[in-house]
Amino acid sequence: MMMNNFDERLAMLENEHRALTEKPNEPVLPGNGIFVRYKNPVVTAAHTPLFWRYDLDPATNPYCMERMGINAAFNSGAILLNGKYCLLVRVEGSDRKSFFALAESPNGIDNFRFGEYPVELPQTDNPDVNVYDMRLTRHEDGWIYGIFCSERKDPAAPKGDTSSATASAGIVRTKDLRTWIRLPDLATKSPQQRNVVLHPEFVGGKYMLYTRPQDGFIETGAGGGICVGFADSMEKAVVSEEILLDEKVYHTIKEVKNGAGAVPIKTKKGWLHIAHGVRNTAAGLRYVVYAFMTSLSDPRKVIARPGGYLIAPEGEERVGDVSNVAFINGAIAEENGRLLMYYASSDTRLHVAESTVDRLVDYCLNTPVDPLTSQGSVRQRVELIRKNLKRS
Ligand code: M1P
Repeated sequence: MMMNNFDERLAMLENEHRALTEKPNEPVLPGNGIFVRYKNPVVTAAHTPLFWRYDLDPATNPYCMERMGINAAFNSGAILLNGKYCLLVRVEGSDRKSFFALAESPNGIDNFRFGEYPVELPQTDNPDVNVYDMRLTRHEDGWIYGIFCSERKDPAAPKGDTSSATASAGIVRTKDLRTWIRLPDLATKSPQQRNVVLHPEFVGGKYMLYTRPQDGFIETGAGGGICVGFADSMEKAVVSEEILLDEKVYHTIKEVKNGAGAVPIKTKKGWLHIAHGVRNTAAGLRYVVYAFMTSLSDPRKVIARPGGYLIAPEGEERVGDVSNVAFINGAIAEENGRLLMYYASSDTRLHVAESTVDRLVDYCLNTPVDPLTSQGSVRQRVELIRKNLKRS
């Protein structure tokens, strides 16, 4: 039976919302020694404020009906600012439009609250149709940059084609995550770009960007993988050459494509990258999170490539709007070494996995590289088994 009393219905909705946003989170132990998952997603569509979704005036909404639904809250940029764990969440309305909204928590694992309003993103003179997946880089130039996918309808699409789109890297900057200045989109020679990330330090006096050239909106084609490029300025960012850094490879977790994820983390032993890799299956694309490291003295060189994935979708994470997806575009490394990886599952909700920077470095440096064949893989495992059995 539907409830008709406006006040009673609203009170019930408010209680549920409060219980959800205040619910303490707990680690799922023992984990795999590399990281621990937390039991509850940190942000979901249901975490968004009721006043974003309901008209709260009984005169205009007598049924206390949801007027503007939220479909999902997922791929989020992350940064620690003024002691708060801040997520720039990709929120998707029931009309399929994504937008950005800031959610803050006092501890990084629960109690994430959205601000009163979503971000009203300034536009360039070629307005976006859809925006998503912002990476937040605190750059040594003093600004916090947000780089995101700016999607537009493909102007070259034949008449009747209402699906073809183009992706480019939109750029904003801010000091406080509240006031955003829009800069021109990144210019590269590649026809399209997604998953672009700004490196936090100057390299050779230039801004260094991780790009992911792609021939089409979905297909990366000849692009090859994650690249690096250099720009003289972010106010009119132009990357004229994209140098391959981490390529996609046959019969690996990144056979079809890959993309930079969280902003690289500086460690004593190199830059730690947490990215995503994609392979095809009979059930469609499978997205997983993987890690690698680059050199401190030359961040264009990969120094560690642990084989396989770091995080794959598990349990309820496997199901959602785009099932079988684990995706990351934000992590927070604290000064004490604690590392929080905000990964989203199946384009639907956001989770946190906790580790330490030292553990992830150990993982990168000591996990065998992908041997690229079954025979090589068995050899690696036999070596491990022999070592262990010798001990008994
Ligand atoms: O649907 C899975 C992911 O697909 C895209 O990633 P990629 O560009 O590597 O294919 C992104 O649109 C991402 O938002 C999404 O989670």
